[in-house]
Amino acid sequence: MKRTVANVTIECVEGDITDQQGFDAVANAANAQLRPGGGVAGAIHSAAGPELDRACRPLAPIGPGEAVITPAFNLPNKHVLHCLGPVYGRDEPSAELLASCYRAALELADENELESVAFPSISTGVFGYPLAAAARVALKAAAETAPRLRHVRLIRFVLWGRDALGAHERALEALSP
Ligand code: AR6
Repeated sequence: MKRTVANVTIECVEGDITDQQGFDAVANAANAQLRPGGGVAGAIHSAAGPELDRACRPLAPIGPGEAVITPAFNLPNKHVLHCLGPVYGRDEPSAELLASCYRAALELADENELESVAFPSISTGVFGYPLAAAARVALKAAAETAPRLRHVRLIRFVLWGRDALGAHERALEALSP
């Protein structure tokens, strides 16, 4: 499912964030220390190889709502945008911090003249953010940032499983026209 907002296509697909052929960048649901960890971060680091961990070290730590960029090494992309989402119930205000991750990552991609960015559903795994609420924040942040982007023309949300896909499709549909 896709929609176009200010010349930027926003789409939702079910899939694996480490398998986004042709995308200039993929986002990582990182930890503050930018170490491999589990979930998306574990999958991204194991697919990218140990050079990614070495590239991350001088950039850590980052705070909730922040994003940093590295090369993508063995992933089929040029860059990784490492985003630290809020831990639900601890990092407040959670919705603003979550929106800030997406905005910061998209702005970084744009500054680097990237055209396409794929995101996982940040904070909805280990960090415990409820899926439907996180999906609304994510899609709204993407749509609100879109008019300011000069290079990014495709934003893809890559969802792990039917429930995550459904929540994001409903949030995409609910965006005002
Ligand atoms: N592709 C796309 N989505 C995935 C994949 C994948 N390969 N694997 C899991 N998901 P999480 P967080 C979904 O826990 O909540 C790590 O240990 C998953 O179902 O990766 O931001 C880090 O080191 C969920 O919906 O990220 C941090 O410490 C979503 O991606 C911490 O977890 C995010 O799950 C970050 O927690």
